[in-house]
Amino acid sequence: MKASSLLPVLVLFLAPVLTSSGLILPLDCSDIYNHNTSQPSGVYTIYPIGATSAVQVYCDMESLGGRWTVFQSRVDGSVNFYRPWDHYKTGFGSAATEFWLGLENIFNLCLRKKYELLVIMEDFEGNSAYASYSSFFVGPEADGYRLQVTGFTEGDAGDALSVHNGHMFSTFDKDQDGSQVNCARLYLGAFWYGDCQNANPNGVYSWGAEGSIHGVGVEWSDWKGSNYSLKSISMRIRPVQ
Ligand SMILES: [Ca+2]
Repeated sequence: MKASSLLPVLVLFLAPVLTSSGLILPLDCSDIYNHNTSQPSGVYTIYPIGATSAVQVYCDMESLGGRWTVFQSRVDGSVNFYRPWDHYKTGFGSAATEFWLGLENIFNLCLRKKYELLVIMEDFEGNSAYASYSSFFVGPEADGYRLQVTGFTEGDAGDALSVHNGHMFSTFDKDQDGSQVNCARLYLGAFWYGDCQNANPNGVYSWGAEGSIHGVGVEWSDWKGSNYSLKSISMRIRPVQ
């Protein structure tokens, strides 16, 4: 195939998403903010994969300058996160509470823009902490939705994600981790497990210090250790300016 014959496909793919009325559909929360900078934080509809891909997400318009699209959140244990591959691929939960945007949506966002990452968390004693990374990218399904996260810049939560950099995503029914064991089954979650994890944000919601089964909680080990399940944690991205 000649390179010139690919051009119309590429132009179509990279063009802004247009509705029949000519409005540009927002790809992410940054597009919503840029359209109207007085928009408050809340649940909005975005279109990560085009006009038929509407999905509701929580937009954080305040933290560290706002414009964040929340792709993962745990707040109260109301949603079961121990789920198979197809659930993590397409997404589940409720944007206002506990939520997973879906790997295919996240991958498509990363195709269109360069993103940075902010992880915000709380314990049950009233403390909060965060970790930020200057670069966040998730690859295609054919490469296991591999994570590239680099540039830990600041944050009192510490860097629990760097050991996950370069790993594919794994669920209990799809072991693509960097370990001889099945990390998703061992730690009752789903994540970019390596050998296996320092962070388990999709683990079992279990209300604070709980060491009966090592590391299965909603964990960020560099802040609260491996046997403390956080009150809340969320992962959010925005385009690098
Ligand atoms: Ca394995």
